[in-house]
Amino acid sequence: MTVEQPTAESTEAPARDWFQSAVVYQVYPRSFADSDGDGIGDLRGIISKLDYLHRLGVDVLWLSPIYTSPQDDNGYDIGDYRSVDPIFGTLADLQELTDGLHTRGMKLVMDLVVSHTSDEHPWFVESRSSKDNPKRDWYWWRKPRAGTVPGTPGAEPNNWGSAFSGPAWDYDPASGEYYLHLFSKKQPDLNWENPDVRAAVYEMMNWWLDRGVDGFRMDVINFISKDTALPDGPMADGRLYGDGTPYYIGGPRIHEFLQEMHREVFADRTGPLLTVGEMPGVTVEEAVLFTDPARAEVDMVFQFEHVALDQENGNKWRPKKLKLTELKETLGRWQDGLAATGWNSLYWGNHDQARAVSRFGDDSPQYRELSAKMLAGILHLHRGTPYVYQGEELGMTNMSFGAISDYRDIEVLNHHREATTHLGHTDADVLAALAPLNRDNARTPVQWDATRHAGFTTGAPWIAVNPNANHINAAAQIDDPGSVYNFYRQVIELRHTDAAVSHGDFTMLMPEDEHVYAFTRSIPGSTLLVLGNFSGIGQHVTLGEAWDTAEPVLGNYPGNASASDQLRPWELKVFRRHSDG
Ligand code: TEU
Repeated sequence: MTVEQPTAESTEAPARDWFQSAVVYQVYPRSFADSDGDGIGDLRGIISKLDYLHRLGVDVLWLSPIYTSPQDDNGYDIGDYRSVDPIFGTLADLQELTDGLHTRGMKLVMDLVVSHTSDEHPWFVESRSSKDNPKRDWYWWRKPRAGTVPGTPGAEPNNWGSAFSGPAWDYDPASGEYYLHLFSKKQPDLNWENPDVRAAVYEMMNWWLDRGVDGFRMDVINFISKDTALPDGPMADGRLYGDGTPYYIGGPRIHEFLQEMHREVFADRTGPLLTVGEMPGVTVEEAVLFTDPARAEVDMVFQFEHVALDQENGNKWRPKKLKLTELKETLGRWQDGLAATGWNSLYWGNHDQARAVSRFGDDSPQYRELSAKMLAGILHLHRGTPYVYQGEELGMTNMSFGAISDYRDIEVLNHHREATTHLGHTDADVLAALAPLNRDNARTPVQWDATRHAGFTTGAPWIAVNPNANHINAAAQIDDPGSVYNFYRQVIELRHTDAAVSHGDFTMLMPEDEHVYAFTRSIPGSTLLVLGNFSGIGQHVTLGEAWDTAEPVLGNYPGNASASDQLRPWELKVFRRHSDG
């Protein structure tokens, strides 16, 4: 295949906000590092690894929830927003972590979960206490469907299903009404139509910013505006409940709410802040509106199109083979869509997604390291802010869980129960369907060394450590210049030093090729060519004479990337060409 030559009309690298040459590292605290031997990661464990993160070169730490919580959804069910749960430590520990990051020139972004609270949050306890409680309207309470017997199947106010199986409504016999929960029944949805709810959230956000945090990752923030009629959603095959997403994703007031949040929380702040909105179902057209700086909503969004390509109809329990051409079409469309206005976030994984090297690469002994590095180069050299999920920099893989008792995730456990009791599936069938994309794949403890429990804890880990920690671990990689860890250091350094990476124009090449991912990044005078082989088969690529004198910049095979027209299995090659404009 021939690599088309990019046109030369690149624009001046525009002055952009600080986060456009930054890299974010996500810590899922429960699985990162345990300092007190209770088998659960904690803040002091993170503090002990700050030099590891600083050496990696990341600029921002996104910290998944550490607030007081019943831990029904591992902290995404918050019982007190202005607190640290004792399993993770204290507010003083969090301040020490914040200060430790700042003294290293790094920043802290907190996870903001305000589309719902825990059912044990005082707000909900009050709201639930009686129909005339002043906080009753802080949540979504509705009467049973007319003509039904309250508390029986079908009596829910509408047919929406929960993301964690079952209906999205739970019956409260004391009041004879139902409350809405798009996730677990211990995660009641806040009613953002109520201005008192919004004011309380903004006050809490300001409290955190006043303590020195540098921004927020906003959990399902495009769910906060809903169609207040709460109509039934369409039924889909194999589903027991209706799909409510058309009525709760990106509702009519979403931009109003985010602009109000910006005015009340961020507008008068001077320090460099970062806001990223997690937005399941968001389109690139909507993302232009959400991330247009002139609209003052959020800096960037997490979109989900590329992590739905390996599922039948977006059903993660019906996995299918990913097509590279579809991945390139999706990511290329997002690059083009946000080229002029707004900004992309870039990620392969997080605490909700399977491990990148197992999902998008090849985690076999022969190709795990090569494909992990290739994936890093491809992602980090796109235009946008890259996110590294804990352990991704080590090439950590999915976990092989045995029985359902090995799992911890509520999403998995609820699905297994529903599928085996209501859908007639066998235990073995459900376990097979769960394996590739379950969230616990990414939640096994970070593998620090080859000692017991991978150096994660001196106690009994809350979830099993991956046995491959005996050879996949930080201790084995830190000082190995050829390790995945040190390859991540190189690509992160490129973003810090090469304006073509942080600001250059993106041009997809070879869009129809089923094995090679190829693109250029250009600024006046300099163009990078990035080539990645997403297969275990050698590929032929004709670079064209314009690249004959190009300088090799990066490669994942020993020795520099050759200028040959071959891409070896899972090979990444990056070249730089200096042009006069
Ligand atoms: O996840 C929201 C989200 O992306 C879900 O649609 C996702 O698909 C979910 O994990 C089911 O697969 C956020 C958090 O990242 C996730 O950990 C929480 O469980 C969820 O919101 C509720 O707070």
